[in-house]
Formats: sequence, structure tokens, C-alpha cells
Amino acid sequence: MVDDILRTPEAVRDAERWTAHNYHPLPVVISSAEGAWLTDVDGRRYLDCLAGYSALNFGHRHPQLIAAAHAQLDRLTLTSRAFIHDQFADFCRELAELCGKDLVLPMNTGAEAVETGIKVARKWGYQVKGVPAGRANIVVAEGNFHGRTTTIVSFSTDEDARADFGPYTPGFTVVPYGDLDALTAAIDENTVAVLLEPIQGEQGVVVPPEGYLPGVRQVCTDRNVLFIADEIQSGLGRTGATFACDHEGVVPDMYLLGKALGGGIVPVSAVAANSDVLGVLKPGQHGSTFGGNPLACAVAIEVVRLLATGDFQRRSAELGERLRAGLEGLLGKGLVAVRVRGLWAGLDIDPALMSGREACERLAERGVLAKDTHGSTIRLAPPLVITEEEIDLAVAKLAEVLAG
Ligand code: IF1
Repeated sequence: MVDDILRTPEAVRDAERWTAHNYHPLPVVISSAEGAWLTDVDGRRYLDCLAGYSALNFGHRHPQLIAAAHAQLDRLTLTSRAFIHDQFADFCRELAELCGKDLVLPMNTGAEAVETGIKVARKWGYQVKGVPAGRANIVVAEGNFHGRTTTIVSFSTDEDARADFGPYTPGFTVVPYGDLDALTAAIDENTVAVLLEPIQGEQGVVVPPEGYLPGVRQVCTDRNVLFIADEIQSGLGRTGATFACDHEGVVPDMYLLGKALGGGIVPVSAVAANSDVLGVLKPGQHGSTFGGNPLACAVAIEVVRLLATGDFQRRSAELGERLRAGLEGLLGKGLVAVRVRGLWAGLDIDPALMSGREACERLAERGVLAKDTHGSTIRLAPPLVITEEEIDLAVAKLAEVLAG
């Protein structure tokens, strides 16, 4: 058992004693990290194949990001949006330019970006599209994961995420993911937006059929409906492009960003859209205490500059092909399906062999940390700084686990 191998350090028992049990973490207590590697309290090292659910795309403590954080910590950390600060304009401009949009609204967590997108879409619907007050609806997909607020779980199809959190927020229509006909049929005169992950992360890195995203784009354009792409997990280099939508040349009306935007250092999220959409918000109608704070902006500016060269995107695409080849080599050897886009993979293990959780426990015993999603599916999402040798190591350890 993983507890025996990793022992159960005092810190695990302390954590379990003093925290709500809203997670079931592996019994690993990390004390330091660098690049793609973690070190636990006993000095054991692990290759990180989760990267904070894609919040660590640039690796642990990327030197350029840490330097920006240190410099800002020694100057200014928080002003609130009641005033402006000297990092704010550069952050908003450089992120807007990366997205090809006019405006950026900074928040902190991904869920706040999603909530912002929902609120802006509704207000746009009433004030621009002319939807009758209180009648706006938003089309979402089965298997979605957009965060854990009560409104967001209102349209979740995952009972664990949703049960006993009612009463639920109305105004959402759920359709099968990847089914363009069903999505088109769900749009009516009061539909203000379609909200989708371009690739469904928590569902197990589910890539929609080719043509689906362009089809969604077209029907949203034709029906005057906002296409909101939740790129919080799929964006910022993870899939081998700046945004997952890029793979099919699709430009949404709103990008929802988070996770890696904060460089694995501070929570940073944002909504990027043109002024005809984000312009519906007036002072006092939306905000956040920490949204767009100086420390967050200083780090996120460096994140945007790391992405501006395209090097991380190219690296993710190239190394992703090595990862794909390695994983596809395990089909029929314990894996029943492999889905890969850049350095992001969803693996379905033969349920008769083991659960995703068991696979992750056995990987941890072998020095690789990953996370199951559901059942016998695990996701691999290493930092984009991982090397070819480290990819080969992760695949080899997975092969060992699957071979029993
Ligand atoms: C947990 C999942 C992943 C996200 C997308 C918005 C958010 C997330 C596409 C909200 C957050 C995190 C949340 C974290 C685990 C992780 C997760 F397992 F929950 F579903 F990555 F797949 N849109 N995903 O993936 O962002 O508010 O968390 O900053 O809640 O367990 P957040």
C-alpha cells in the first residue's frame, strides 16, 4: 500500500486532523519543488505530472516569474481597484494583445472568471441583444467543469460536485458535449451565450470532434450568441498552442483564463473580450478585492511575456507528440484509450486492472505524481518545462504500474 511505502508522515495526520475532508490527497507531503520535480519532507523526489491542474505550466518557481514576484513584493503588493497601480495597464494591455481582444477584466480564481463571464453575458443579453429581463439562458455541456460556486455547480452534471448544494441557479441548458446539432437546437431567442471548455479537462481530457468548435463559433455568430471559451485549464500553452481554440482557428467572444496565468505563484484569472461585450459593465457593477493586484499583475505580465515568444507552445506541441507515442505504445497493455493534445493526456486504464486512484498511488510509489479524474481515468499534465528523458521516465513508470 502507498501508505507503507511513503509511510504516513506526521504532517499527513496533522492535515487530516485540522482540515475539512473535501479532498482525498495522496499521502505525500511536499516541502520543496523546482522545475518539474517535487521533494517531500523525507527527501524523496517526484516527477510532477499534474502541475497543479495546469497552474504550473512554466514549472515550479520559474526563475523569471519568481524574480518578478520578489521585485514586486519589495515595492507594492495591494492597492485595491479604488486606485490604479503601475503594473495594471501593462498587464491588461499585454494580456489583451495576447488574446487579440480590446479589454481585460482581472479576477483571482478560475471560478470568478467563469462567474464574471456569466454575469457579463447576461447583462450583454439584456442591454445589447434585447433579451427580456430575467429570461437569459446559457447553453453548457454535459461533463463540464467550470468551478465550484453554487451557480456553477447548478449546471454541473457531476453529482459529487452538485448534490445538496441547492437551490440551484436557473438559466442554463445542458447539451451533450461535441454534438453540434444538439447545441444548435438548444439555442433559442433568449440564449445569450454558449459556455464550453474547448477540451474537457476533468472529464478526462476529452477532445471534441474536429469541426465542432468551428461549428459552435459559426452558430453563435449566426444566432447573435456569445461564445465563451473556458481556457482556464486548456489555455496558456498546455495543448501546444496559446489557446486550445487555436487548433481549429476558432476565436471565442470571451476567453476565460486562470491557473497558469498566475505562474504557479499567485491566483490570477481574467476575462478577455472586446469592448462591445465587456463594455456593458459600469463602475460598481462587478469587482473583487484582490482582482488585478500589483503582485498578481507583475507575475502575470511575465507569464504573458513567456508565452509571447511561442516557445512554450512549440515545446508543448513537440514533446506532446513524444508523450502521445509513448502512451499509445501502452494501448492493449493496460490502457484502453489515450487522448493527447500537447502535454495534456487523458488515459483510460482497463477497469479490470485497477482504478485511477490505485494507478496514481502506484505511480507515487515509483516517484511520479499524477491525479485520477473519474473511475479508471487518469490525467497527465506535466509542467511544459519537462524534458524528453522525463517524459520517457513517466511513460516507463506507467508501464511498470500497468504491468503489475
Ligand atoms: C478542484 C477539477 C481540474 C477548471 C476549468 C474553471 C475552473 C477549473 C476548466 C475553476 C478548476 C480545478 C479545481 C480543483 C481541481 C481542478 C480540476 F478536478 F476540479 F476539475 F483541473 F480538472 N474551469 N479546476 O478546470 O478554477 O476556481 O479552481 O481556480 O476544485 O478540485 P478555480
